Amino acid sequence: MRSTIPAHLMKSLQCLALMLTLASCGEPSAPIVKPPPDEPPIETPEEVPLEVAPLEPGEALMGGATTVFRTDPEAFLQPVANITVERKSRFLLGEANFEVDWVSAPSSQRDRDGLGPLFHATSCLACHVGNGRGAPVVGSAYAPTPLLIRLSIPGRDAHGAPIPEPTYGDQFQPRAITGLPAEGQVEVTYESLPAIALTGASSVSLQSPSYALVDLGYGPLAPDVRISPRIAQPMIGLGLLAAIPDATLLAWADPEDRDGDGIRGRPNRVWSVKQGREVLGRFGWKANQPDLEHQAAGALLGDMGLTSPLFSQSACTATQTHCLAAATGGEPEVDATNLATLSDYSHLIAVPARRGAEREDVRTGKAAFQRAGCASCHRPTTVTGELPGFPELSYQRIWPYTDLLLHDLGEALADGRDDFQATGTEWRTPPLWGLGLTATVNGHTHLLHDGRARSVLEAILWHGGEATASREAVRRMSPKERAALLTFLDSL
Ligand code: HEC
Ligand code: HEC
Ligand SMILES: [Ca+2]
Ligand SMILES: [Ca+2]
Ligand SMILES: [Ca+2]
Repeated sequence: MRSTIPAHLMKSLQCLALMLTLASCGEPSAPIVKPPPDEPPIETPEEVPLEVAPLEPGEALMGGATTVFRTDPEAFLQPVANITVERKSRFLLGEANFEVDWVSAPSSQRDRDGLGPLFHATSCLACHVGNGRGAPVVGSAYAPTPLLIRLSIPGRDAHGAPIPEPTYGDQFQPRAITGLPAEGQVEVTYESLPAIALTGASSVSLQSPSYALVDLGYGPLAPDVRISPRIAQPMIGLGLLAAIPDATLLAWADPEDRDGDGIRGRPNRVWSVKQGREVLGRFGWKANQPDLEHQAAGALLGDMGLTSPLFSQSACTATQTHCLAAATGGEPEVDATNLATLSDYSHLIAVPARRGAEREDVRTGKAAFQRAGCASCHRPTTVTGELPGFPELSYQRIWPYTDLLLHDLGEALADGRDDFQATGTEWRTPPLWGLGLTATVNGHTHLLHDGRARSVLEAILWHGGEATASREAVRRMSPKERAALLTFLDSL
């Protein structure tokens, strides 16, 4: 019986994950090893009675008083339940800005023009479909809209930010307005990895993606370019995450692993343009954004080519001269009011309640979640502090299943690209609320930062680094306990 994924298999996982046609795998040249035969199944241990965790007060109301009761495809499109009529009109204004398609300038729609010249999508909703998670590649070599590629070269600027690739900038835009070449396309190919054995004679074969940037419109990329593919994240409960006090995150952090449980966790520290200082990072797959206004302004610029009061310079690089010369839709293209409504909207999207939290099989899975150490990173519950301007979100007991901290999840998941203080192997623990509604809202069950996992079980099996012990615990669970764990996760 083996207790871990063999080292040479991890090595090939790691190379596959990093492999690009632009830059070869950065590891010292690995000896060519014949892939091992699929692992033999692990024998089923004797049945032991499983622990059933008690239901905690408020556990099913994941967003506290903001929680909505929806289980349909529009479950992620609702305003927080405790919103006032007056505030709801702000939510609706923001929703309109989130959903509207922008057009290129000049246009008769003066308040909707300025798209591009280089862009990725024409609306926020195009990527954040149903406010849920982006769909992965299906039956096409080219990446779908919700997958974006961050670019940089090694090093950090004066504010600790990644250094943009000199020609293509910090993001790869696959579309452009008429008359201008796009930056190129993203080709994704998947390779099936040798099966991983689980207790009970079953096994799972993960699919490992490789990314190539092709049809380049502006010449070659820098030879030392780093790329980070990222899929659009769900939009629910973000204001509640914004309302968790910094002090809570700092109390959860354990960068030196002083308590010796193998879990480190540290906050990212990023530059706030608005405040002109370094603050804790919270949003994005690497906690690379300080707050929701920054995230919205960053998306307007990087994803749609729209300037705003926060980012007033176009996203064209110095060498993209036609891009720089193109017409703009105003200075800035999105005014302070519209940016504010987008930020308010992003704060006020509700989290749906859990389904079946009280059921015995779900509570058996809850105990398994705790036993496997998942809760050390996916922290079940906390209380929000005061978030100025958002009385709805302040002082709520919430159940987000995240610590918002960065963790090393191992080489197989690494993008090899630093993002402020996050290293190439670190990712922010994603919240798990709403997980069980992914299929209903988005029609797929793909997970992780680039959507590579096809199911929750695959997502767990990709965990490495600090989460290796958790992954191994799940591999070795009895089929009954593992099924209960998955049932619990589906109830979130
Ligand atoms: C091209 C697809 C795309 C478009 C268009 C887009 N997003 Fe995103 N969004 C993403 C991706 C990918 C991420 C993760 C980014 C990262 O990790 O750096 C993200 C992350 C976010 C987050 C952070 C979520 C979290 O859990 O931390 C928010 C908020 C957000 N987007 C809001 C918006 C808004 C507002 C707009 C429109 C102005 C928008 N997005 C347009 C793809 C998109
Ligand atoms: C060391 C911290 C850590 C531990 C322990 C851990 N996770 Fe995670 N988890 C993460 C991080 C970080 C990611 C994001 C990785 C990525 O996207 O590449 C993640 C991703 C996930 C996802 C996908 C979420 C999404 O939005 O795509 C699921 C599901 C998940 N974890 C469940 C679990 C379960 C179940 C356990 C216990 C068996 C567990 N995790 C243990 C840190 C952890
Ligand atoms: Ca523009
Ligand atoms: Ca670019
Ligand atoms: Ca620790």
